[in-house]
Amino acid sequence: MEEARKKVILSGIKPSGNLTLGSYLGAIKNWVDLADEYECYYMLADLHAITVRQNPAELRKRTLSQLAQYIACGLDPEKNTLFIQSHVPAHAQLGWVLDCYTMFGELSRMTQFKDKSAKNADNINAGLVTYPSLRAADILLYQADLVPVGEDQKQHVEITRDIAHRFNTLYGDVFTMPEPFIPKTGARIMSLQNPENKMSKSEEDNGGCILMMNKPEDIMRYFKRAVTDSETGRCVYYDKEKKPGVSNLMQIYASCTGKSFETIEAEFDGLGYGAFKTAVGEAVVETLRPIREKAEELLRDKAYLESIYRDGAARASRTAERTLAKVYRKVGFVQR
Ligand code: ATP
Ligand code: LTN
Repeated sequence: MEEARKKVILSGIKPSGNLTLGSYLGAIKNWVDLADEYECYYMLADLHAITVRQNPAELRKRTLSQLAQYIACGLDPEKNTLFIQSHVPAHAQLGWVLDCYTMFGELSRMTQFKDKSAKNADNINAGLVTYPSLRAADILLYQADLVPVGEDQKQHVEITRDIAHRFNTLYGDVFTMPEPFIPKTGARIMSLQNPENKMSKSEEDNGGCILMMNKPEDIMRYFKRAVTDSETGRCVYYDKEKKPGVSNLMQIYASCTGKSFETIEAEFDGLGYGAFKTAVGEAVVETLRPIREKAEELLRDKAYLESIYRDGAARASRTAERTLAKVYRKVGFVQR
């Protein structure tokens, strides 16, 4: 009997900066458990990274380091297809076709375009505008059912659905309609220095952001300096509005240890913020230590990493090319 088709998942992260504790707890950690139930594709979105100018040597190094970190986080390359986006030309090829089925008006309304063009006023290139069609191509090439993304990226899946719907209406059922997949434990990790803002790689220098590859002494230093509040009694309890700093630290501690907020409140009852911050720092150190050590070991074995991304690209291409061929046929290109 033929096995039922497993649902397909696709996601990715741009190698435009170093992976952070936020990208781990908010994204990658949740991906690890999906491998048995779903057919999973995770890419290193290097085509997307160059919408913002990159140093070529660093981009190359970070892409390999990110691959090593994906594996070190527990993404088994046997069970997941891990690949570098630029190794599968079908992304750029379908991206162009979908550009022609995406309206300028819908692109100009994307919040990420508005944010990024405000931050890069000297380089508002066409890629920054059209990248939602490339993102749609990323997803639609694999006929993905689910796209794990943070709350902030739901708009991208919506525009993908609009593009897919437009295409399917013209040509029949070519693309599977993807849904955003926001994990139940989809913790949004905030900056340690500005807990109103998301922890992001742009805050690498001020101690607001923990990188996956940070050394334990740096992690401890950043946590000891983390912003809390000046409430008398210095109580550890969860209240996102009134106590954003403490609540964020509780969220991080909960994600790293699996403890509930009630257990954490009881554990630190009567103890000051100092003891709490040290405990959170230690929990993060112990969560990241094996990942960093494993990633460092993998990075010393370039031949192994090469075998993984080559195999990943071959597997991803097989699926992607099937979809691309169908699209080319539907729009009326002559078969080669
Ligand atoms: P972009 O910069 O265009 O948002 P990216 O690929 O660089 O794209 P990141 O911001 O690095 O994306 O995020 C990668 C993934 O990790 C996304 O799914 C995002 O929702 C999640 N993520 C990143 N930072 C955090 C955070 N602080 N808390 C929770 N999830 C996060
Ligand atoms: N989050 C990133 C990476 C990305 C992505 C995707 C995520 C590129 N294509 C498709 C999920 C699905 C971004 O927005 N550039």
